[in-house]
Amino acid sequence: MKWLFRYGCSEELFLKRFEEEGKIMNAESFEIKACPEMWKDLGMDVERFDKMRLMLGEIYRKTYLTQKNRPVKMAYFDDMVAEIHGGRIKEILAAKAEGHPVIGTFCVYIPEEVVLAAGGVCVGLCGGSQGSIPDAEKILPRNICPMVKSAFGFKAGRICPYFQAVDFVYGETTCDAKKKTWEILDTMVPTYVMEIPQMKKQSDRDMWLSEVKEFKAKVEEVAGKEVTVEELKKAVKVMNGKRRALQRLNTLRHTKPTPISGKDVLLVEQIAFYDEPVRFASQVNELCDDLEQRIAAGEAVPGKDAVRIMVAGVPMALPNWKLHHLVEGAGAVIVNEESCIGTRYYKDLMAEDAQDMETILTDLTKRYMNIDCSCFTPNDERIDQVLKEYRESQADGIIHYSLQFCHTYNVEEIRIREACAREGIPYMFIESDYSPEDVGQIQTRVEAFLEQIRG
Ligand code: BJ8
Repeated sequence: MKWLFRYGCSEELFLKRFEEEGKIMNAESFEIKACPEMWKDLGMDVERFDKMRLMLGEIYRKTYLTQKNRPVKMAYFDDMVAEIHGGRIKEILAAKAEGHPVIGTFCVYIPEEVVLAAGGVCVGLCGGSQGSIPDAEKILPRNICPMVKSAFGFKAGRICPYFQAVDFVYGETTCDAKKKTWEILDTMVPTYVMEIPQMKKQSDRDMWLSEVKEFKAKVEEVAGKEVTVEELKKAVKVMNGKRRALQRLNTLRHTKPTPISGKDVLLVEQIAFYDEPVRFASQVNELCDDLEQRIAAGEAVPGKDAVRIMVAGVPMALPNWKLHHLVEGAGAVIVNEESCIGTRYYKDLMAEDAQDMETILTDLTKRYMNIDCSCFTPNDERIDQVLKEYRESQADGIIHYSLQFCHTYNVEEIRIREACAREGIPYMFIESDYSPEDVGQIQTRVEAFLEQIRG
C-alpha cells in the first residue's frame, strides 16, 4: 500500500505506529488530530467541524479513557479514533489520488468484497451523532430515525470528511426513511440505490443477484477496470479474514468472566467500518492474543461478578456509546451486540472455493441474504439468532435497543420480548435517540433491571 501523502499532519502514523509499543493513551495525552488544510480542500465547514472534533475528543476521554484495566492492545483503536479525521482520511485521499474508487455505504447489505476487488475503499457513513441532526432537520422531517438524520446532516452541513471524500454513495431500500432520503442526498453527492427485497422467496433471491451484478458494474465503471475472478477471490479471503478476527474477539469476550469491556468491543466493531481491512484484522487478532493472556491470568473487566448483558437491535454507529456507557457505568458488562455494528456484520463467512464469476457472485448474494435485518418479513431467523447468541454469550439478560421511529425494529421487538418471556430470559426494551435528554430516565431503568437480575 504505497499511497501518496499530501498533507503534513501525522503522516507516518500507521507506519511507525506505537513508538511506545503497548502504551495505552491516557485522558491527558489524547486528542483527535486536526487537519484544517485538508478539511478546507475537501470543502468542509472547517470552523464548525473543528468544534465538533474537540467535543468528540472530550466525550471519548470521558467515555473510554477513564476505564480501568483496559487491554494494552486497545492502543491501536485509540489511535484510530485520534486519527479518525486526520490520518485515515489522508490514506483514503491518497488512494483516491492513485485512481482507487472510494465508496460510501450505509448498510451491511452492500457487498464490500466487490469494492475491495476493484482496488477500492469502502467506508460506512452511518451517523451516530446528535451534532449533525439540526443540519438534517432543516431539510428532512424531524420524525424520522436519528441514524438517517445524523448521516444526512453530516453531508448537508459539510461536517464529515468521509462524506466529502467519497466518489459516490450506495444506499439501499431497507427502510422507508433511508430509501426516500437517498433521493434528496443525490442532489448533494452521486447516490445509487441497491434494491433489497423485503422477503426471501426465489424471485427475491434472483432479483438480489441481479442487483449485486449491477453494483459490480457501477464499481467497475468508476474504477475504470473490470473485476477479475482472481481479484474477487482475493477480496473474499480478505473479508473472511476480517470477519473471522471479529468472530474470534466476540468468542473471547463471551468468556466468563469477560476480559474486555463491552464499550471497547463496540469501538472495535465501529472502527471496522472505516479502517483498512487487512491491517484492521491483524490488529483485532493482536487484541485477541492479549485477551487470551488476560483470560489465562483470570483478569476480568469490570469484575468477576458483574451482571452480563446482551444488547440486541439497531446498529450503534460511531459515536453512539450512550447505552454501553450507562450499562457499564452501573457496574454491569455488555457481552454481545446482536446488531449490524456487531454480529450481523461478521457472523456469516463466504465460501472460498468457487472458481468462476457467476458462482462467486451467487455465493456472495447468499452470504448477504443470511443477514437477518428486521426489514424482512417473515424474520423468524432473527428471533432464533437472538436466543442463540444469548446462550453463547452466557449473558444474564437482554436489552433490546431501538432508535425512535425505526418501525421495523420497534415492531419486531414484540416478538423478541415474547421469545424472552417463553425462555425465562430477563428482558428490557429501550427506545432512544442521540440526545442526552433521556439519559437520566434510561439510567434509572437500567439500574432497576440490573437489580432485578441480581435478585
Ligand atoms: S441491515 S439494521 S444496517 S438497514 S435504525 S436506518 S432500519 S429506521 S440501520 Fe440497518 Fe442495513 Fe438493516 Fe443493518 Fe432504518 Fe431502522 Fe433507522 Fe436503520
